[in-house]
Amino acid sequence: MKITYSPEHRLRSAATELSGGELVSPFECPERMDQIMARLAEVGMMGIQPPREFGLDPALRVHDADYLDFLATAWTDWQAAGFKGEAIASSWPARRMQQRVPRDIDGRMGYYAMAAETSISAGTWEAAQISMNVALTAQAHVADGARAAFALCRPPGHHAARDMFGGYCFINNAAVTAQAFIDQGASRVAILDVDFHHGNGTQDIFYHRGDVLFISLHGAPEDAFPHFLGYADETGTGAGEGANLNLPMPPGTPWDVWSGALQTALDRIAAFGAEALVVSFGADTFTADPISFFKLTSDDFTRMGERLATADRPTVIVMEGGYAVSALGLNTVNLLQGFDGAAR
Ligand code: 7XA
Ligand code: ZN
Repeated sequence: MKITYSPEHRLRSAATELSGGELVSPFECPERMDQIMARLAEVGMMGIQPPREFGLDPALRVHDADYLDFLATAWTDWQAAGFKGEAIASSWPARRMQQRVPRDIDGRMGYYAMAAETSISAGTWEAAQISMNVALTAQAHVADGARAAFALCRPPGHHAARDMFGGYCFINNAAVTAQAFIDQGASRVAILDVDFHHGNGTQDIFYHRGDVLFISLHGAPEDAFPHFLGYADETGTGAGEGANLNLPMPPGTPWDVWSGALQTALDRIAAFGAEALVVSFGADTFTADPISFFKLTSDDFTRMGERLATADRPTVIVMEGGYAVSALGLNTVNLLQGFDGAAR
């Protein structure tokens, strides 16, 4: 397993997250990466590669230019407006309102945000670009013939839509990775999202396309963030009809049930004939995750890795969520070791 990582994820160091009506220290914190790196060292999975620089073109393949321009200047514009705290959205183009981009930064925050928990602060944009480069470097390893690569991305990406940030995500690393395979000549790529949360951003980006199959296993939207997408009847549109599969599950879901959904996903990927597989991996399906409600154990992550390897496709695993920080290294590396042990 090739592994790519940059310590510059620390540029993403927001102090605040809006949670339960309070400004709390963000769940998505730099210590998450420290735990994973420590566990990788403990088990001797070294030879970690730094990211190469890819510029902004890969991001422009899946995001709107005006959205990326907004991300690039949001923090300086927020400061220039005289606001004292970190940049947080507080008003939205809600039902029956105009969908026009305001001039005012407070308005633009709402226009481009899908939710309010995620603040933008100094270094956010830089870290998001580096995180994308980490994913693209892993993709390049696989494109060059590696069986699999793990992109230890931070900030995560799967909630970032064509023109929206939120859920701790800014650039959609998994979408950029899948698009890179397509741009290099693949005609069919699958994205399998096994993070606890529905990958609404990835779904949004590929919903109308038949060349990228998107499958998500997640907490049911009636009960879990992002609440407004992720239902089973969202199957794709136009050329994308049938290329979107949502497998929502209720609170308390254990491995026995979850792994049945995983098998449904793997069967669909095989039937689709994907030439490459991108896995959006979050360890927030863990039973002790503080913001999620599935019941997977640390050993289940080993099983998950073994099962993902049975897809038998060139695979890029992209890091998404997981907030039980003290167990995050064990759970993530269990997945990688499970995959490596079963990969052909
Ligand atoms: O995969 N996505 C995450 O892990 C982020 C979820 C953010 C939830 C915020 C709920 N207030
Ligand atoms: Zn998540």
